Order: sequence, then C-alpha cells, then structure tokens
Amino acid sequence: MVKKTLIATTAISVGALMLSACGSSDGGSASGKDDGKITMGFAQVGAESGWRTANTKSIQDSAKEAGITLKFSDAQQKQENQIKAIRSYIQQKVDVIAFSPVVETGWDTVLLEAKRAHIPVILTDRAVDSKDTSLYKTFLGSDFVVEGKKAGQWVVDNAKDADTNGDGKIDVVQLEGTTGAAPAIDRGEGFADATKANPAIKVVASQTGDFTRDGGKKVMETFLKTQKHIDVLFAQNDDMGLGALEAIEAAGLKPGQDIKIITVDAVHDGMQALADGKFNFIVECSPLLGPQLMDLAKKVVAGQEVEPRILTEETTFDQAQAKEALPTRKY
Ligand code: GZL
Repeated sequence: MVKKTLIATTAISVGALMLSACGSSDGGSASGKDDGKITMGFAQVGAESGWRTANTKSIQDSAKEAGITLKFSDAQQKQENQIKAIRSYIQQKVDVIAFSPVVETGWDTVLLEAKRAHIPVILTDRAVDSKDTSLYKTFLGSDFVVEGKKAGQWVVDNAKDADTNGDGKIDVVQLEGTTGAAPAIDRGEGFADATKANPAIKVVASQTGDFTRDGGKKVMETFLKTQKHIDVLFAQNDDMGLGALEAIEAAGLKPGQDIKIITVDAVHDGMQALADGKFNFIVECSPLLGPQLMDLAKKVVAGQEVEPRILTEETTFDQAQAKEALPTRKY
C-alpha cells in the first residue's frame, strides 16, 4: 500500500516544493559525462487511457523544454516490459531513470541494479510498495486514497439523490483500475473509508476494467445483467466510466439520472460527459507531471537532496463546474 511504504516520508504540495542543496551525492551521473546534458530513461505504463496520453505528452514536451534528452518506452501495461526498459536504460548508462510502476510490487531487483549502477530513480504517478525507500529518490504524483475519499464523500453528501429508486439503500458498483496498481488499491480504500459514514451505502459488485473504455463497457454490461438495481457507479477513471456509459444507454437507462456516476481523472472526454449531465462528479487527478519531473531530474542528477514525496494539487468538479472549466482545460 502506498500509504504504508511512504508513511515515513513527508508529503508536501508541489506548490511548496522545498529543495535544499546538499554536498553529498550518490546520484553522480553514471555516464560520467560532464557536458551538463542530461539523458533520462522513462518507462511509461502504456497508452491505456486519456490520462496516460496527456501524461506522456506532458513528459515529452517538458523534456524538450528542459533540454533533457528523453529515451521513452511504452510497456503496453506489462510489468515485464517496464523492467526490460529499465534494464536497457541501465545498459545505456542514462543519467536518471523515471517511471510509473504499472503495479506496486516486484520492483526491488531491478531498482537495486539501478542503484548499483549509480543511476538515480524517480517514481512518477504510481508508487511501489517496496520496503527499501533508498531504491528511489522521490515519488511525484497524487494521493490516491484522498481521491477515493473525495469520490465516496460525494455519495455520502448526496445520499438522497443517490438512492435512485428510493428504497433506502444505495447500491454501488465499482469499476476498479488495473489489478495491483497503486491507484486501484488506494482509490478503492479511500472510497470504502468515506462511505462507511452511511451504512445504507454498499458496494454490491466490484471488478477491474483495467483503466480502459473497453474494460469499463464489458464489466458494466455484466453488472447490469447481474444486479437487480444499481444506484451508483464509481469508476476509478474517466475512461472506464465512458465505456460504462455505452452499456448503460444500451440498457435503456439514463446515465447521471437512473445511475449516478462518479469518476476520477477529469480528462476532456470525462469533463464533457459531466457537462452533458451523464456523469455526476469527477475527482481530478493531474497527468501534467512533466515540468516537476524535469525539475526533479536536474536536482537528483546534481546530487541535491529532494523531498521523498511530492504531491500534485488537485480539485473536484460537479456538472456546473465542468461546463465552466471545459473551454480552458489543457487536456
Ligand atoms: C493515476 C493513473 C491512472 C489514471 C488512469 O495517476 O496512474 O492510470 O487514473 C490511468 O486513467 O490509466
């Protein structure tokens, strides 16, 4: 669990990013190059969602902007591909490695190889559940437990509305992200935590849709066949929620009215669905990690001390706020 691993670390908002220069450095560039040009190896999860596409663009654009040479790989959501990419970056003696671990576990061996090669590692977006926090310099991303709590809190605050058939019970179905991924584990935990406040709220079915539209559609079709009545859908990302919309409408139900829908991310298509009244609430999860990542890369390559956990600042949107925000959204 991200929470356990990072318990000893201090989380700060990215706006208050405090960095202190420090003489000692074990992050000396493996390449031994002293031309000041940094080469980063980035092992991306895949291209599974609108969020991921925006995240990749942010990283690629920011590397260019920062004058950092970027080696980039897409693992198609397979951990073995990410491990292979990290090994190849070690072979190529890059100055720094960054990646978004597709799942929380199974990274210690390859991260130890990077450490032995004196290549600093930055975790972005998703975290690892490793006991040895010396294996990476910092984690830059969201607090997924908080995101889950915000989603659950909406159901608690809108219980009357959420009880769509007025039977006094609020039956929730949940579309989980990739099995074993930090956002899936932690958003589910946060949602369960927040909804404990009202015993009428019950998650009656929960299954992974792997963060994809297709996965969300297929699993929602099953939920609609097996559940007598569904009051609320909590989709752990917009894309699964968008896939579920198709299944809900094909079943002759009105999304956002017959079934209340809460999602996480706030990418363009999700915000459009919210503005159109098909979603009811979105918890933002920012993919725009590129600028902070490049800033951190320069600092860790220079051997500077950085905060062990840097959180992105995020908000939430209801239907009216989505209408207002859409015209100026960057993604
Ligand atoms: C969250 C990120 C998740 C997004 C999904 O930081 O890891 O992965 O919520 C994406 O859209 O697929």
